[in-house]
Amino acid sequence: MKKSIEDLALFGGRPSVTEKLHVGRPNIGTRESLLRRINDLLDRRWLTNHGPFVDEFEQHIASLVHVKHCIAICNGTLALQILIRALELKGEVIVPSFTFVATAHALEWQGITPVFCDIDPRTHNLDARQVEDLITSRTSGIIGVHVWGRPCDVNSLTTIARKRNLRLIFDGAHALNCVYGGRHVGNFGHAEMFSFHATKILNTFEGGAVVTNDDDLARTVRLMRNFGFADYDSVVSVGINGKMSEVCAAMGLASLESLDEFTTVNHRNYNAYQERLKNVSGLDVVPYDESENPNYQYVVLEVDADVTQITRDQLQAVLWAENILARRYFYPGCHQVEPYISRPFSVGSPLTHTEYLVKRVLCLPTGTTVTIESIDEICEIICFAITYGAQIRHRLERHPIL
Ligand code: T4K
Repeated sequence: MKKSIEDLALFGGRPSVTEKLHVGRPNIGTRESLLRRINDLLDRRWLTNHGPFVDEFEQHIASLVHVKHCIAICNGTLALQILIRALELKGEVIVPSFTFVATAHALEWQGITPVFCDIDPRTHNLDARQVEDLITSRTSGIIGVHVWGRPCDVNSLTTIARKRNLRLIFDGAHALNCVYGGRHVGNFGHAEMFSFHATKILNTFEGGAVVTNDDDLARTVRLMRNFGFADYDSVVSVGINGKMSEVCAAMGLASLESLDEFTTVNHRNYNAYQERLKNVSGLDVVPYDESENPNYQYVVLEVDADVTQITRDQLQAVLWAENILARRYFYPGCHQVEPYISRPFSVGSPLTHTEYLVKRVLCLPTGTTVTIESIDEICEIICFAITYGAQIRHRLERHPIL
């Protein structure tokens, strides 16, 4: 228990947590279930290229989110790139800047200019009202991102895309099993994408998928995933190696068996943070809407430094010194990093809310490795740092260590 700010590890005290607590620690389901499958695939000597586990994994994801086609890809970024190419996007595409940089890079990699649009500060998602103003004769599409698994304004974006004859896709990297208007994410726009990276609620070590109800698009994505091979030795289009391996699909299948448990633990952790921090002025644990079937894989804190005295970055420094590795996703915003920062025309509208939010947001450790006892410790440190906010800030401003 810290009594004075001298007890903080940042100022020489003992860290309150001995083993580092990470954001993004992987969820691992039943080991035996994974190992049994690894034995199977070794016995079969079928390691990649459309093996039975990839097939089975695709069917499970499609049925989980009630979508016609799931095409498993080796990671989420390549899933986006293949989708962007399959839809023949070109010129400019409107995206939020408040997202992981992969969303913007997937466009840039294909020679398409991402045009950054501001977000709605309430939802942290693309502000559909501003999207229309950014459409030019070069615009070919819109990518909405379901940040933190909270679905973006799908209805408004669909209306705009239809009216202006644009392609619409969604980056659902965070939104597996989440619901918008009674339908699962995966069913909107021309297609959507999921990430199954190690840090995601359900992981395949590395992995991703394109999901769609469009038969032709699904066929094109499947071709592109496999060098454009339509048959044994017939190549009918350009393609790449985007295949998921059998061992990754085996991990995905094992993880699927534990998905309910992962969600339950995330929900429990989220409630624990919410309960312990709800009365702290200047801190907001970003809420989820039960009707959207949230997976709670991110616990997101918004820090209002005018009220707390301590800034988000100072709070993060306090936590890191205590071995609590909170993350400031998605700092500093895509438009503030290369190559976009050197190209001011990428910023379509003033990104007022994005720039405000990237300075306030801090993701806290959660997932199946995080216990209620750890959350008690994390929240104790946070509350302590807020109580002594003015002193900590004063000390850090006089002796900057950040
Ligand atoms: N769109 C969006 C909206 C996304 O958020 C992402 C990925 C993508 C697209 C692209 O999907 P992928 O191509 O990745 O499938 C991490 C993940 O690498 C990235 O997948 C994720 N978003 C992003 C939000 O987070 P970093 O740069 O924060 O990774 P890193 O290495 O710093 O790890 C994060 C934390 O996880 C650390 O605290 C350590 C911990 N960790 C990580 C790994 C890999 C572990 O404890 N064990 C592990 O095995 O990007």
